[in-house]
This record gives sequence, C-alpha cells and structure tokens, in this order.
Amino acid sequence: MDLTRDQLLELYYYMHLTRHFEERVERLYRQGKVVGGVFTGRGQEAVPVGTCYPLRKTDFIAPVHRDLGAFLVKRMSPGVLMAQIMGKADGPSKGKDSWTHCGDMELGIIASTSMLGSSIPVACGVALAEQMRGKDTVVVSYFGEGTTARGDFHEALNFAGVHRLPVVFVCENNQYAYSTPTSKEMPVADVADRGPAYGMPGFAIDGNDVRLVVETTCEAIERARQGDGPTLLECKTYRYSGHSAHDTDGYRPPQEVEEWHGRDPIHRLHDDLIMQGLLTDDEAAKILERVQSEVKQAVEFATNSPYPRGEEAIEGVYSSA
Ligand SMILES: Cc1ncc(C[n+]2csc(CCOP(=O)(O)OP(=O)(O)O)c2C)c(N)n1
Repeated sequence: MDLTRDQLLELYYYMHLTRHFEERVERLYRQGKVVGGVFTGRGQEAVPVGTCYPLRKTDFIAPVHRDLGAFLVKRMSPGVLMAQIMGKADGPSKGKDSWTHCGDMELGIIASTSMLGSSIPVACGVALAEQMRGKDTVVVSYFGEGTTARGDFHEALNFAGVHRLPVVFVCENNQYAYSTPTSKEMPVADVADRGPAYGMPGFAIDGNDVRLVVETTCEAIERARQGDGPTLLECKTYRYSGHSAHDTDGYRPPQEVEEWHGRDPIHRLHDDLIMQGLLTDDEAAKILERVQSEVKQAVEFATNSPYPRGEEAIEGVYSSA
C-alpha cells in the first residue's frame, strides 16, 4: 500500500488523537472521574493505529487494554468512548463495566475480558464463522508479549494455523509485562519466531514506525483475504508510563525510557512529513487544534451523559432470546 499524503496525515491525526485522549483520561482519573483502572498505550500509538487503519468497515478487531487508538480508528465516537471510561449510560456497555471491556459488533469491535489472552481464541472463532459464511473478512487480534506465555495464545495460533484462518495476530511488545522485562518472560528474543511453529509467517518489526506497521499489516491482510491463512506480527515498541495509572513505575532504567522517547512514533512521522514537504507547521498546528477540540467535546458529552439507573442494572446482561 503506497500511502497518499492524505492517508499519512490521517495516520498523524489518529496518533495525536489517541495520545491526547489518553492524556486527558489520566487527568480525569486523578480527578476521580474515571470508573475502573486506566491503562494507557502512550508511546505505542503506531501499533493500534497502523494495524487498524488498513481494515475495512466489515473487518473485526479484538483489542485489549492499550488499544484505545484501535477503537478510534474503527470509528467508535470519542464521546461514546469517553462515556464508557467515565461509567456513563451512553457508553457501549451503558455504565456496567470499565472501558477495557467494551466493544461494538456493529463497528467490528469484539469486547475483551480481564483474563489476558482470552480474546485470542474468540478472535479465531469470529474468523472461523466468517470463513464458513464464505466471506473475506479479516480479524485482527491484539495482545502484549507477556500474554504470549498464556496457553490461550498457543492454542489459538495452533487452531488458526490448522484451519488457515484469516487472522492477523498483533503482538504489542512493549518490553514489559507489568514490571517483568521480556528477558524474564520468554527464552527467545522474538515472539515472531513462534509463528512458523504454528504454520504461519512471523515478522518482528519496528512498531514505532507507523508506515512500516501499515505496510506489513497490509501484506498480512492480503494473505488472510486470499485464503492463505494467519500471520503473527510482532511490533516492538515501548509504553511511556507505568503499567497503569496506579503504578509508580520504579523498575525501568531512566536511560532506557529516555532512549525510547527518542524513537517516539508521532515525532518520527511529524519529522518525516515535514522533511518530505508533506506537512507544514501551520497544518500540524491545525491538526492539533482539531484533536484538542474533539477531545474537549468528548469530555463534555461524557460529563453530560447520565449515570445508569439502578433498575437498568441487569438489562443487556442476559440474552433475551
Ligand atoms: C490471566 C491473567 N493474568 C494476569 C493478569 C494481570 N495483568 C493484567 S495486565 C498484565 C501485564 C500484561 O502484559 P502484556 O501482555 O505484555 O501486556 P501489556 O500490559 O504490557 O500491554 C497482567 C500481569 C490478567 N489480567 N490476566
């Protein structure tokens, strides 16, 4: 996929929107306005944005706790997402759950649970159903590298390999699972090495280079659509803040944090676009203004949304069929 100038600017906009939105969520958390935990993916934006961007409206994603950008690219309205985060009635789960557990099947977003890895087999189930219906739908399944130590990951990849399922498995390798560094999580350097064991190609790429993320995802999507089966795509990246808003993050060497800041995915795209004459300082400022205004509106919408009423507590919890 040769990205046009408009597409590059859109990627730039979505990465900024994701970062700004998450920074606002952290402030709301400190103000006691967020229901549940806050897990941000600041520093990792190129992965959810770049892997979701080439998808069709009819494709599915199974995002997890650091994939706010994927929700936005898959067109969940920022206001609705913010309402979910603040536990309000206008969120997709209508104030019944924290934001990490929300989804919207109309938009192709499969909700996750707190059990790490549990949505990987679910993504395979959705892919199998679509394959059996004769559709060329693709499903993108997200997880951190720590999650690849879970059985669900291995069972899901094996199943997908056997049935040639149209799944793109995206490992967001941010170097830590909570406070555990990758060297203590697994005996191999690359999660991608595990792909061939399950009959699929595995690629380990620079996850802070959004163009490369889009390009590699496009190849995986094409393989899946053509019936050539799944791909394991490992994106090496870094989260800037602690595991969650309540983590003081004392376990990472400051020099390492600083080094990764030097590879910031948004700054990199910004500098590339400026250098190539595809973006001016004025245009960049306008994109930022747009992002700030959209996040402000999202907070206003969510603030004005009511909390759910007690009598609605079990609505939508059980199937009425
Ligand atoms: C089965 C299971 N074990 C432990 C946890 C607690 N937990 C939540 S997030 C997390 C770290 C996950 O690391 P990784 O998969 O690398 O994703 P990251 O948070 O780094 O994005 C842990 C241990 C959980 N939610 N589910």
